[in-house]
Amino acid sequence: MQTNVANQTSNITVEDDRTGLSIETLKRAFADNLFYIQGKLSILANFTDYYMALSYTTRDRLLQRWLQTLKVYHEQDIKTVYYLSAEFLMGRHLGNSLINLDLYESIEQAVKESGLDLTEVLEQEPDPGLGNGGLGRLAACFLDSLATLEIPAMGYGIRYEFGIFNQSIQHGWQVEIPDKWLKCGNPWEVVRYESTVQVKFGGHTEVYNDDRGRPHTRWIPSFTVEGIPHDTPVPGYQTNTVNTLRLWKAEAGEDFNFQAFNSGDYDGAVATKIKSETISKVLYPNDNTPQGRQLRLEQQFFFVSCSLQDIIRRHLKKYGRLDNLADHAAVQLNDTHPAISIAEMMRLLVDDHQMFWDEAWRITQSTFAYTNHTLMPEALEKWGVPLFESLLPRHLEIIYEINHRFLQDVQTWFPDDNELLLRLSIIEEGGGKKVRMANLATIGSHAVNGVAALHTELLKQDVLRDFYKLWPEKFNNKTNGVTPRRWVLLANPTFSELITEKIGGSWLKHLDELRKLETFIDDPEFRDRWRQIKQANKQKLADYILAHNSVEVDVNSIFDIQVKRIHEYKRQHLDLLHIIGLYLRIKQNPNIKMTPRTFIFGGKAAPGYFMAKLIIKAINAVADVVNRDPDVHGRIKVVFLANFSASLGQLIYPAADLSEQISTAGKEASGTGNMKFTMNGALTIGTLDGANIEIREEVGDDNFFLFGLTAAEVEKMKYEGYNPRDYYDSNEELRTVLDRLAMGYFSPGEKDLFKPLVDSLLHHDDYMLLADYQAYSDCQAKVSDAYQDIERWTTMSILNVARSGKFSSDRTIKEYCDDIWNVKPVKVELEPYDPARA
Ligand code: OAK
Repeated sequence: MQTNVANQTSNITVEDDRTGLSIETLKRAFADNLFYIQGKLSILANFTDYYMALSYTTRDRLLQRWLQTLKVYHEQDIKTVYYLSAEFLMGRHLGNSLINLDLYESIEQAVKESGLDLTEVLEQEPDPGLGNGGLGRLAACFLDSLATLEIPAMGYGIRYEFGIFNQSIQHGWQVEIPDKWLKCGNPWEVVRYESTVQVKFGGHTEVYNDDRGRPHTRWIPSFTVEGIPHDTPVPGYQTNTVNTLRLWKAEAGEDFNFQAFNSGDYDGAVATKIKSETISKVLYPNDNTPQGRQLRLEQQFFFVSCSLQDIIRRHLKKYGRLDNLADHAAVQLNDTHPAISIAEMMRLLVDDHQMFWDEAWRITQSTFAYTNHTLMPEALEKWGVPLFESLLPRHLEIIYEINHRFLQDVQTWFPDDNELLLRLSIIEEGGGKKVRMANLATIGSHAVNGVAALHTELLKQDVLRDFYKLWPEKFNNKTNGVTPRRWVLLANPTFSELITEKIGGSWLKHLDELRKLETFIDDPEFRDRWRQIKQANKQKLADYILAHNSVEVDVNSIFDIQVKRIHEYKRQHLDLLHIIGLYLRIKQNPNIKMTPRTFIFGGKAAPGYFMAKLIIKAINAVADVVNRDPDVHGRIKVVFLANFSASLGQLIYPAADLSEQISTAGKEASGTGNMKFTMNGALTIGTLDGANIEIREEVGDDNFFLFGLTAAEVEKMKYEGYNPRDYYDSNEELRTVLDRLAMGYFSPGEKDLFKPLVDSLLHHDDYMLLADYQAYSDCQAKVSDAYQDIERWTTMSILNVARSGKFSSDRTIKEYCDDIWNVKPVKVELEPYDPARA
């Protein structure tokens, strides 16, 4: 940006080093930041220094837009979306900021002229892993879309000091290593000490009379923690809007330190400090399974209380009243992790702001909406009443009051149905009372949604069916999406270039425009380039595999990939049974013809999830045998990539030929990896589960490899008595595969290592692998045939991409805006930056 420095006499126009976009200015700013921010001479600088200097150079260019966005939001009468999530898996910031600011090429050039390679600098950034998987990454895609669509929005969460653990593989087993992502500092955050809030815990409640003799309740806590906001800018793609992700860090309350220090109790002061800071110390590494630990509830309440106080404070400052809160704030609960919000909002309104219950309840219900992200019954969060009572005594009272009023209503609507009351109650009776967070979230929200069509249907018919009967109008579907900016443009630049060359660049904001690619489907030059790009992406991944796993893979083989959290319902072990089946076929008939395949896995297991860890070990054990066996002649290779993350995903999705989406039907709420693969030209082998169903609907039955039981069939079989043993007895290949695994064929010296896995399949098989094995294996044979016909495969790949427009998170966010939040875009116009005036 050109700035006219107000120098009347000389009239010199200079470009500001913090805003200028010319190559020369960027180079100067980079060098300047290296010297003044990193404190390094360029001859002594390392790659971390370069990364830091470049990040500050980029952040400077974000700040003008960010502050202008805040100004516009402050001045105008707007409604804001608040996305409350215990997880935000943002992925690396630098590359994404460059893309969204349209700065990528200039910076690449500036860095090159400074003697460096941009991709190498980008690789220095620690991947901020403040999430486990799908739910956390969805939150990040949503923030990108909200900013791109110019919606006033703010993400609220926890600034974990340690994110998701780093996974290393040792002797085939997962080993967890702490993720010290803040070790070298974080150039993307701005600490806002002035907006610190106090969060209470424990203690008791008491009733008192106000000046006019009216009774109120107050909460006398046993300790208080401070929440310090750490703000990260979230730029939209090619807009001036830069929204904020506000993450809370827990610190000891001032007066605790003060009191303890004053009385000479240094140990006590330190203990308090440690206890407080523990709250935001580490992300719980569980995906789709809750951990009923006190610290987890403390984390949830901590970030919820900080965020709601922050929202109310800002609202009061602007409007001076709270009765219109729901006109200006829409708060989305990302699963039940922030569901304590319902009680905290009631407490803030009724106790702290002395509002009448009924009005507070109206405001709460119209402000909140709840998204459910899992159907797994064991994943529904419940907290023991005694824990609740000791940590949040006032909230328990409020929950009892909400429940009492709600159940009274139910009784008038459905008299004498005691069973119904028991099912709807927020409190689960028997075997130790528990607070059901999904019931609290559903009752306290005006909208409840699932994340794919099937998932929403199953919520209505199953998990939340009684609530659906009460309030059918509350329920709606919002099929997930992913941002094409990170998952196509940033991850797959050459592919994006080809698309833009053919159909122009507006597909990145209007993903439906990818349909236009269908007009080039018969163009041989286009098809050739399509294949060449895939091949080059496969080569990049092959290089990575060689460097990290010391395995050489054939880039002409099918890259058959399953990357996601390791979970029995996702059935990585079904993939593995098929691989063992192929291997045994080779052993039995060494000359057998087979389309060469490279099976690639990646994903973390929850540290306490024994079976998931055993699956990782089994994949690596099979890899060891298969990859070393000369009889295989490179027809199949198996690779487990350690430490799957957003940034590794950016390397993997563009290199895939085949995307494995093979969960038991009815178990995967949506899936979002399936969408990333599709957009990058992979074909899917999948079940009728989650968003797979909608992907197949979009791309066409002929362009999707479908297999397996439907959700209804799964339920029916279970109801009628499923016996996995029948499949073992009647299917020779399957029997041999399981026997080999159970007998120690892949675990020499540890004969029984995989027995628990096989036993679980033979005796329970909760996820119906054996029932689906043959269908899966047959479908894989069709995949192999299809890949032989390279022209057919290319056509299918092009059609998958061309028809993937629905799965942009922009589409999802527009639906949330229209159907749930009732919010409108707000344009941010840039004012010329004038340092003299700022
Ligand atoms: C994590 C913790 C508790 C409950 C759900 C999750 C979770 O990650 N669920 C996943 O959410 C994704 C985003 O909606 C979906 O795509 C996945 O299917 C679902 O497993």
